[in-house]
Amino acid sequence: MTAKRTTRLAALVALPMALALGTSTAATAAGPQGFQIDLSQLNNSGASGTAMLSLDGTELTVKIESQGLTPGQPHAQHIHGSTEGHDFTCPDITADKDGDGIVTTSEGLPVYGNINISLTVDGDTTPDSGLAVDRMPVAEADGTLSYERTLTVSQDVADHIQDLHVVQHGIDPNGNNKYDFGVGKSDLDPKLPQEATAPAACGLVKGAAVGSVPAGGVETGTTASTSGVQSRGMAAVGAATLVAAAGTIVVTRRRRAAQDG
Ligand SMILES: [Cu+2]
Repeated sequence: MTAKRTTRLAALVALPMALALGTSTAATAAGPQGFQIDLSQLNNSGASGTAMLSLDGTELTVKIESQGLTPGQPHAQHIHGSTEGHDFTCPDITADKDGDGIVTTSEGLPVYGNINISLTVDGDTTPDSGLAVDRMPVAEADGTLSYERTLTVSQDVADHIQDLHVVQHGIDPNGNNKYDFGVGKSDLDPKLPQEATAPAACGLVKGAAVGSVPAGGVETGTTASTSGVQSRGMAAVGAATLVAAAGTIVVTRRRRAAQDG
């Protein structure tokens, strides 16, 4: 609640600057629009960074510069959120429902929403590639990660870009520079370490939530809703992809059926 309020206040402060910079939310705005995102750590990961989203029509260029990530490991990264007016945000420790000190991906998803775009280095960028770790960027030996990609997005994404946010996954609480079972198994798949799937950093588009009309039941970030339940399905998609394609397909189909139905 406190964090949420803080986010809103920050957003209100950021609005005049955003307007001054010409980052208008108007759908008819001409020319490229730029949105800066400050990535802040989750789960005491020590990760931070900056993401720049440049939107020209439906052509979206994503640039991410992060540091403090688990070195030499792939970091699944996504644009999360809803293009349907749900007011998702970045989770804080209050999302840690089981009180184990880790906000897991499934605990965080009701707050930060479904995967909308998978920020892979090549190939597919749909939610299906949520944890296609072979196509996710790998952090350098010093824990930095640089990413840039231009992709074509849907008009819905272009219209709601300010409702979306960036999440990077993969933490290393015991500091041994690899994903292990130090904080147990992933809540999404027991074959996976929690470290590999837990979110490491998250950031909202500056000015986000100012013009959006919350329509979801997760406004407080503490109450699971229909969309939250659906989000958990998304979490399962991501984890399954990390493990094996076979599992992914089943879960993905179930989610698609739920979404399309
Ligand atoms: Cu994600």
